[in-house]
Amino acid sequence: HDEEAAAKAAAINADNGAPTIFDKIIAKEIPSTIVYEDDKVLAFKDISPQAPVHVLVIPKFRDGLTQLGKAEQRHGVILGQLLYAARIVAEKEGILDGFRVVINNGPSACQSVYHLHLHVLGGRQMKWPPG
Ligand code: D5M
Repeated sequence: HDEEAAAKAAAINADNGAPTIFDKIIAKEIPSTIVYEDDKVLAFKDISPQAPVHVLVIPKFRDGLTQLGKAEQRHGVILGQLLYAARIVAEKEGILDGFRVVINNGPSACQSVYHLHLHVLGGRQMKWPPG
């Protein structure tokens, strides 16, 4: 249950509103392979890819969105922008005909970074149900 313990520890960290590694990626203090960027959204390759294409799409300003479960009505615009950016990423990566968008919310979904992010996955046959 190491994975579960780590996920729960990360969740406690999130409740403190602590910065995450994604702040450093946004600030370009640590390197990432950027796939798409605009003034509101950043998309970059996942460091631990689970498919030939695995890109994370994040808001540049977390604004309380540590996880989808914390979303409020005022977040509607950025949530839409993130989903549309996922589509742009899929097109750029050549997987528009078949891709998956995933949001892990909370410890039981194995969320590990408490800055909202969409996973865009593709480039192989995806299975259902996911693990
Ligand atoms: O997904 C968090 C994801 O964040 C996980 O797939 C690894 C990825 N990650 C963590 N650190 C980095 C860096 N530095 N670059 C790129 N990707 C990273 P979750 O849904 O929270 O489990």
